[in-house]
Amino acid sequence: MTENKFVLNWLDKMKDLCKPSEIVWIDGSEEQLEALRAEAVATGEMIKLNEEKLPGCYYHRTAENDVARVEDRTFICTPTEEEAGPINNWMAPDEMYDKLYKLYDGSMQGRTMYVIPYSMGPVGSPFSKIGIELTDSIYVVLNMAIMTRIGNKVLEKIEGDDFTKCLHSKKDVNPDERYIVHFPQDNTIMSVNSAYGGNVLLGKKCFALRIASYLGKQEGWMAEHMLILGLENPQGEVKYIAAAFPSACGKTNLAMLIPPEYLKEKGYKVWTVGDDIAWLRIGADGRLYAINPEAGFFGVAPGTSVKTNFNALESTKKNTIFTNVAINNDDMTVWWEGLDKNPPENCTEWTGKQVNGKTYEGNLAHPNSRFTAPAINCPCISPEFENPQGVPISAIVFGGRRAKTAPLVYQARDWEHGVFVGATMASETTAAAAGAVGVVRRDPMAMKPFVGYNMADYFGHWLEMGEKMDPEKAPKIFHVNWFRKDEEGNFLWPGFGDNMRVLLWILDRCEGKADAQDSPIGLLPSMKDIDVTNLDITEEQLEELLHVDKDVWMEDVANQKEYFAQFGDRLPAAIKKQLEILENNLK
Ligand code: GTP
Ligand code: SPV
Ligand code: MN
Repeated sequence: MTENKFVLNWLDKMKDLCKPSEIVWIDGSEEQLEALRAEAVATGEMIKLNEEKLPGCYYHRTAENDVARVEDRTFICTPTEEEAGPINNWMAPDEMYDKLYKLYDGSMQGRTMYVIPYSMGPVGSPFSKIGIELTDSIYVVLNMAIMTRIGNKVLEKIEGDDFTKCLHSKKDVNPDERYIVHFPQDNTIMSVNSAYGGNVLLGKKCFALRIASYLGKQEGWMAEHMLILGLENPQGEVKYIAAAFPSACGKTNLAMLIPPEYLKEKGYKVWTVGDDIAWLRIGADGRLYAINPEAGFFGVAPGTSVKTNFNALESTKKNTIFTNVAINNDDMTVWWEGLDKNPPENCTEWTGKQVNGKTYEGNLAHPNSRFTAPAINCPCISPEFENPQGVPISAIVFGGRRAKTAPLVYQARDWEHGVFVGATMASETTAAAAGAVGVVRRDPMAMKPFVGYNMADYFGHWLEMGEKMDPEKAPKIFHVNWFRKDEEGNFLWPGFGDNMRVLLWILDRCEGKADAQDSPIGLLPSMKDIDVTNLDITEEQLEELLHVDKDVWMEDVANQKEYFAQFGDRLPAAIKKQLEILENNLK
């Protein structure tokens, strides 16, 4: 398969450890993948869906205790605890290797070990990075085949030991011995006792965010939890926006947005470059360029409908894997909350239980059920999707779920202030990670669960990246909140396609075409600056959406101070300075 000694030596070692009965190299051919699909169906690991309605689509159900990322079992094992920082779980590398080697010992007995060479980013792009994932799960192989570029074409590109070593064993999916571990200095990821998404598709969060953020810090680039979209105006010009929202806070939806009818008629259109991860580098011209390192979407199913996200739904019509949604037994199609108002009567809910969808209690699909769909299925996939140089970013947008506090949109005064706006992000937790849902927590740059080193140094890296860019050409930074609620708990903003109205103000600001007024927290639009043509929204509602309540903000500042205190002297002075400015502005 390969003569690369680094690859072969590591593989030998892992084989001796896990003791699989067989090793299979994934070459990337359709024949091999088709044979694996057939095998997974034969063993019950996957279920074939209706070939006419959902050609090439499969269903997979995970263990009930294994339905989301497990942040409390995710570790960054740097030589010292300070390098991992106060918000990551840490253990000394030697101690962790000892623990893990015991868990992996014989973990693949009687199973096949699949070797998946994969590229994050277009094969051969100067932005791209290569990994090899060893796994005992066909589900992982088939997902990686959608989410990344895989096979011999990638293996050929490996030079020396320049690849990320990824070992995954589902073992016996025991939650008490589940570990998702990163050794940034060894370019190594080890995942055991899970078979779910972000815990096991190691190219995604583990490599493309945690390891890549560490590499980016060393090498002068950035790995971010961001969508990338291109917004085309009626003149046919396309400007690119990168946006960081925490898990299940609307990246996939914004990336595939369909503008309101009257804007569509004028000629506005959104192109999707990526929906979850962006790798950003400064180009020779001093601008910031982004690629999407992934090749597919691992998207949240619930809430996805013809009305909310037509393009995502279209993307799932063929060659897609559905995880933990509900099945309509009558025609072997899929269903989830929010798809439509007709839950199947003859239904298999996500746990495998047979129920009548009309009379069920709770959810038929798990709130974090997902689809794995090839990006090329997306009707609005950007022509620049495969561009090895990436796309130039005009605006960076931060956002999250805040029922109060954050207004619909505001702009940072400059890069440094923008970094502070990102660093003070907070959002209500969602079903994307195990644990309580709906609790506000600080989630800087939407990277709390994904930063592969000390968060204080990560803030420093953002500040340094700004210094390296031409200030005229650096992206302008904004903050949005689609999730503000009224006193009764209803969303004040319609969201989804109507978010286009906010993007237009953002791009107009980038081009110096729109007004803004200074406020204690940053630059705010006036009510007249947000186009509400054909929108069913009262003046009071819009006023409320743009309102900055000083008392609520003072409470947030107190919380920010407490949060930043944990970083001690490591916190960059610029962040402290910005916090003082905000506090003084509010007084
Ligand atoms: P990850 O894949 O977990 O990183 O999530 P994501 O940021 O891509 O989230 P996604 O776009 O899948 O949205 C998650 C949930 O938020 C879905 O149930 C959506 O229906 C809902 N959502 C997305 N955009 C909006 C919006 O503008 N308004 C409201 N109210 N809900 C939204
Ligand atoms: C997220 O939780 O942010 C995801 C899904 O995108 S997972 O890949 O499971 O992490
Ligand atoms: Mn995500």
